[in-house]
Amino acid sequence: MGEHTTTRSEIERIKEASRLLMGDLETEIRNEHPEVGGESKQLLKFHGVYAQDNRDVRAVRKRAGQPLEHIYMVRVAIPGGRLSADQYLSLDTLARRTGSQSLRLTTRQGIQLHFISKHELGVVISAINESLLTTWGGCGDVVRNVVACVGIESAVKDLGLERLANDLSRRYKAPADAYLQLWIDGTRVPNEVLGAPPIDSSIYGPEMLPRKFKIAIATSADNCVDVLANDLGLVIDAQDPSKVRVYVGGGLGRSHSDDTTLARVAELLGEVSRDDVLAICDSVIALQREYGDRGDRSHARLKYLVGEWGIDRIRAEVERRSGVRILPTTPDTFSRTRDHLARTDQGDGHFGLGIKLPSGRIANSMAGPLLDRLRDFVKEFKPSLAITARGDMVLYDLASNQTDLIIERLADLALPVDSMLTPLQRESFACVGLPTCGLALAESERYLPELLEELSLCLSSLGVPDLALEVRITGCPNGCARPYLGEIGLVGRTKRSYDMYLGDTSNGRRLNALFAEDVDRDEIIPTLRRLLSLFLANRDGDERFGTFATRTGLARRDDLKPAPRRLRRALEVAK
Ligand code: SRM
Ligand code: SF4
Repeated sequence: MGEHTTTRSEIERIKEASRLLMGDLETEIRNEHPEVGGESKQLLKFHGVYAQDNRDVRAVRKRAGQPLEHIYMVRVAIPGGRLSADQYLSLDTLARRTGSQSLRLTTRQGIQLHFISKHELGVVISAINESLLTTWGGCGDVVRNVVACVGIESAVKDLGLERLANDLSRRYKAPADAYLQLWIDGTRVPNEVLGAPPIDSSIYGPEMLPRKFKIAIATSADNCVDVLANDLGLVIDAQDPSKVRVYVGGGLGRSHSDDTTLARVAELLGEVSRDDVLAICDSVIALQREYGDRGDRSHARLKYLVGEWGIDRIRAEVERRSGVRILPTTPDTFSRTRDHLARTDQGDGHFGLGIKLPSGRIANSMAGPLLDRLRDFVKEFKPSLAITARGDMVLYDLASNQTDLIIERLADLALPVDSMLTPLQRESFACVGLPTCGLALAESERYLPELLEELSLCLSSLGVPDLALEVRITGCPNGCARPYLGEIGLVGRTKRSYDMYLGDTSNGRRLNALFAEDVDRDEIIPTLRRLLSLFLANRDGDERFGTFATRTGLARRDDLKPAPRRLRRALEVAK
């Protein structure tokens, strides 16, 4: 337990008493009630399930004296975001039969199904496991889905990111007895599929970790995964893959009401040889298990321990535990952060193509039959699939003419591919937010299309329709779409307002800066228009807006800020 901890949080007690994450789930998931109790809600997370309610009808139902509409979100953890055509098709089938009839690719390369009812959970989870995917460890105080760059070129594949992601993922699965007992017919899906070790050889004790723990793998040439937003970041040297740089203590979650919570990029621990990576990861996780704060969950991530101890003490402790000497080195500069949407020659006779999805959502909607179309491609061409850390989908191992056919067949959907995308469409994304996320303060995924349309019009009217620009929106400060690492970050504050962040994050190496708090939704475009006009008049060569914002200190320019929403409302009332 952390040396600074006095009392353990209630969730620690629940985990400890749960008999390795079983608790009362056996009875709770089988009874006739649509909801589960508070303790089961916490335990379900480890099984990859969030108990939620439909927030679109919450207030109306409350007013009418009706119970909440209880729904569940099921999260599939997919190491490195790679899945086969057959696995995708089985998720597609589930999406059609249950819940919201959509799939949602996540910003950590996972896939979520929303609006699942309690009685559907068993069918959904066992079907996912039968397709040799799993929800185990999708959520909860364990190592979460291990993310990795989705480069599909032979040269990137040879760096072995996918294999490392799989190794780490299996190594850090929690003992799965409860999971297997609750959801899986062991004769059809053996334990080896999960690869979860028994408790006596597991890195976790009965209380698991103090908090979620995130690992990402990038290469020195491409930081598409925002590796420094993770508790543990591994960067494989693209020139010499036997070298791995290790970073610790990244994390973005913060709270509007608690200034002691903060977003932080991971710090460089040093360089180790590839052979020593597992020993280093074990030691960092063990350190967090023992010293992470089990009293206060808002300060329980590794980033707070790194802040408190300092990187030198962390390094000394990791070296002592692992017996590995960590070599000093210089931080990566990352030459780029690719979106992986371009048509790509894999160099092995095959080709890949990225499909930009609206914040990772795959549904048949007013915008077009995207769910159907993707299913048809996957059925016909049997590609391999990779999910990017922006929630887009890369289809690969295709023949050259197949990428052309896909481009052709997507043309009628409001879903441009590759060169037809504007940079703004290409780069922007939002977190899930309303109506499912219980923590959302403002709209995010549902607001992004409208915002992008308005911003595109604004860019056209300024004479720069193809300006490279990135917007990341979240419905609250937890940062699920990593808004503090975007060129423009909008972070939900109230139903109608967002905090606005700006800056050059240097390929994910540093955070952007807070420009204005509590900006009314109606003020976002006029404010951006002012900023962009100034930028276009004073831009240095072809520099990006974010670079200009950082270079000229835009975040400090009070004259460019809109009045905070609360002040505007007070002035309106006073009129
Ligand atoms: Fe997240 C909580 C969705 C990536 C930081 N996140 C949530 C929950 C589960 C809300 C809840 O606790 O009740 C959201 C469910 C919404 C829904 O209805 O689906 C949620 N997070 C997501 C996803 C689906 C966003 C998306 O649009 O894709 C991402 C799922 C990833 C996955 O497959 O595992 C997702 N979340 C992230 C990221 C980005 C990343 O990891 O690269 C972050 C910022 C990095 C970090 O962890 O610091 C992130 N989510 C959080 C936090 C803040 C954690 C903290 O340390 O303070 C919370 C709240 C919490 O844990 O208490 C949270
Ligand atoms: Fe929910 Fe906030 Fe995460 Fe968005 S950033 S999904 S609103 S927790």
